[in-house]
Amino acid sequence: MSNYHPLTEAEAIEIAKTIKEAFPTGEELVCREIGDGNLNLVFHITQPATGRSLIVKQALPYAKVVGESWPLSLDRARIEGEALILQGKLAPGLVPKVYKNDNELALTVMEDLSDHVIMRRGLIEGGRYPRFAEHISEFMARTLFFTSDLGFNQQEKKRAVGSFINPDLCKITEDLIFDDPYYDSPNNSIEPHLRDAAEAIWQDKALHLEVAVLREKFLTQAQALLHGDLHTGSIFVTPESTKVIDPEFAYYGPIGFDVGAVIANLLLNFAGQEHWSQDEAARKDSREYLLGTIRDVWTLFEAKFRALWNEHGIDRISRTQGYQDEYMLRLLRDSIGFAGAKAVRRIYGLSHVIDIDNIPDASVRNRAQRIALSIGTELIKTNRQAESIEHVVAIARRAVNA
Ligand code: SR1
Ligand code: MG
Repeated sequence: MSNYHPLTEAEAIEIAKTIKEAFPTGEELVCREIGDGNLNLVFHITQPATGRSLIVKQALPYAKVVGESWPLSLDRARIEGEALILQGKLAPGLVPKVYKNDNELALTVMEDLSDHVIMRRGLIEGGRYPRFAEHISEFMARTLFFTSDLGFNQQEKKRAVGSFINPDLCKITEDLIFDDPYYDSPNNSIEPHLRDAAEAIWQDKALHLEVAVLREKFLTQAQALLHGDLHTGSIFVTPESTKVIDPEFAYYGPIGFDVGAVIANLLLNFAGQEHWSQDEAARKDSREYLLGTIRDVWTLFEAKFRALWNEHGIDRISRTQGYQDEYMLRLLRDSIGFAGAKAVRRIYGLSHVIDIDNIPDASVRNRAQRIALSIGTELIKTNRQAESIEHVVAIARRAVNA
């Protein structure tokens, strides 16, 4: 019989005591449950006498954000733990250190990153992260290339696809990103002032066609092992350091879904600058910083992915003249389309973002929401015509100048 049960703080301390690497001495430990995400318990455990600390993250058998009526498999904790360990090997220094996984209790014990800030919060507070593009492009290029058929033994990859099958978490994405925003779903959470914009999207058949194409890619294209939820709430930063957390949505899917998540969340903050910047000059400056970061993320990702391919590509036929260019253009277009879908869902779907929702003045919030929707829908509709990352920059600029 399974020993699974949600931990008490006292039980989390008992588990933490066994991690001698983190707590080599026996002084008292203190625990606080700090989980504010949608799905899990997160215990922050500290040793006041030494200043040492760690995190125990435990999956709940349901989606915390909705309640017990939405059951979720605990296997996602195994997937998260295995993905973190693999990402740590492929992209050293860019994920937290894992001390222990316990699949039965559905938990991972890992490094505490309290000296970093969650990037979404940092951006809202006006933070600048000059090394972020370099780090996140490195993380994505290495984790995605070395788990794809370009850089990983193709028979072993098929076995890996099997062990990262993640149906419950994929279903959340399939519904919340690729379905609910496009009809009057009970899952949506629509502010009254935004109803007309949502209704226009429900009528837009050209948009739905592109969403259907993106959804098909998400459902069927096992290109590489994705992080699967790579928004700015899954990234800890300081000006010098970047750490990617929370890969519980990991599965083999289309590479552009991860790249698009990063782009989308920078764009959501771009829209939120309606409020977060104090005046026009500061707003322009913040927005240029965000657009420059988007440009750098894509440009560095592309250069690194191509370099890995040229150096480590495992098969002969993938070196065929022109194939790499064709593949990278598809990746760019997918990233743009997925970025659009990820922006739209955060405005009136089930789960929003504080870059927008924490704007106190309803009319300013309304403006920011409409900017995000305009950028998102335009990215979705035009992704298959994009030729460079400047496509995104131009759409974002147009949305704020309209
Ligand atoms: C029910 S979970 C809602 C959202 O939170 C996660 O971070 C994913 O983005 C998911 O779609
Ligand atoms: Mg998460």
